Amino acid sequence: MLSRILRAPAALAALAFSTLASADYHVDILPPVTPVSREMYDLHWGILWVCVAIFFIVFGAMFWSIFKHRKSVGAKAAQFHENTTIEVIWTIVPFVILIGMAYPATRTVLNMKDASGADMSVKVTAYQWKWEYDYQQDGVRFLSHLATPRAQIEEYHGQGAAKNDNYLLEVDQPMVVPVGKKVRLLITSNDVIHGWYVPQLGVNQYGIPGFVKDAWFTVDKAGTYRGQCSQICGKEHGFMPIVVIAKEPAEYAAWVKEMKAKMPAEPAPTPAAEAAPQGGGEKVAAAAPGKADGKSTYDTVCMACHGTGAAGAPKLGDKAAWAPRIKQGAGVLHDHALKGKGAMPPKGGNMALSDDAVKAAVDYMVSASK
Ligand code: HEC
Ligand SMILES: [Cu+2]
Repeated sequence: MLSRILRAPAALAALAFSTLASADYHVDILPPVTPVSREMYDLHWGILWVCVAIFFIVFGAMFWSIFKHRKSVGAKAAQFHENTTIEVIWTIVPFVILIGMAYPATRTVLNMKDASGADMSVKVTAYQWKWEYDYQQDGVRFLSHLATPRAQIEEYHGQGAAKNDNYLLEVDQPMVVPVGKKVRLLITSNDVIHGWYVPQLGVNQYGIPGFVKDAWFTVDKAGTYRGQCSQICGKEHGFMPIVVIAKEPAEYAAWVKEMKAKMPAEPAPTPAAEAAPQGGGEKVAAAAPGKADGKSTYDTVCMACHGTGAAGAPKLGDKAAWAPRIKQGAGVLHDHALKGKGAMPPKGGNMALSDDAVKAAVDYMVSASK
């Protein structure tokens, strides 16, 4: 009977182990893909093994002493106080162990914080509840939202729809970076504190309103890496994931080109730049909307409120409503449109618009309402 009771858990454990092993299951943190996250990974396991060794040495000594000096074999307690040799040893040994752990940990933290000499910078702005990526050198700028359908999230009426593989870890527009390049992130926030956290890249950095914090990574393996906002930033905190796709530099360049074609058109910078030969003929045509650009921005973003006069917005063409506003001067109107005024959010709520596109939209609205 007893042997059967003892054997049951062993059989269960063996069964569990074999199924787990065949499913290639192991307990670990996600595989690191940057030099810094690899250092973190090694520290994680290295220090864990130090702890395990200390555990066995301390408890081993304790249990051995308890057993060896038990009352039933007639042990007598030694009656001494203070032993300088022992005290020196048990001060020095932990000190050496701590230094041995602190030295590599500090080196890694310093390395994590050293974003100097980066190949490219991306400004990351957090919002409730989305991320904005603004590539400083490549001129690409976009918002990245959760892509998991609402029907999978809401379970008010029972089960909800079947979940995607990357449920709550998928976005409509991932951040794309080139493999092997040092990418510096300039992280800030527009509202509350958020956290840009992608474990495999070894980055977990707060985005704090009014501050710009930096972080960096160099991905050495092409792939898709996922993360989440790491701060409890509000009710949709769990719904602002981060997806970073690392591509070979040539594929990255193609992505930049494709993204640029999709971005809201900027007003042509200078007539000279517009006239400069740009290679393909169709590219010149695409880059030359010039003045018409204010109207297209108006049509796609501002019209939502200014087309109907919703929420007290001055209606396009309503001369009486616009006259006192126009008197403030173009500079003030530009400023209000960029920073928001009353019920109007900054940039009409679309932070992906460039400042120039917003100003052009204001000019268009003013000239159509005079
Ligand atoms: C969500 C609705 C909404 C959207 C979208 C919107 N606006 Fe407004 N806008 C308003 C409201 C409301 C006001 C009036 C604010 C006030 O006077 O308090 C306003 C006022 C303005 C003013 C006058 C500011 C002043 O000083 O009196 C300008 C200029 C303006 N909007 C430009 C824009 C532009 C450009 C866009 C598109 C990029 C845009 N708005 C999109 C709601 C909106
Ligand atoms: Cu957040």
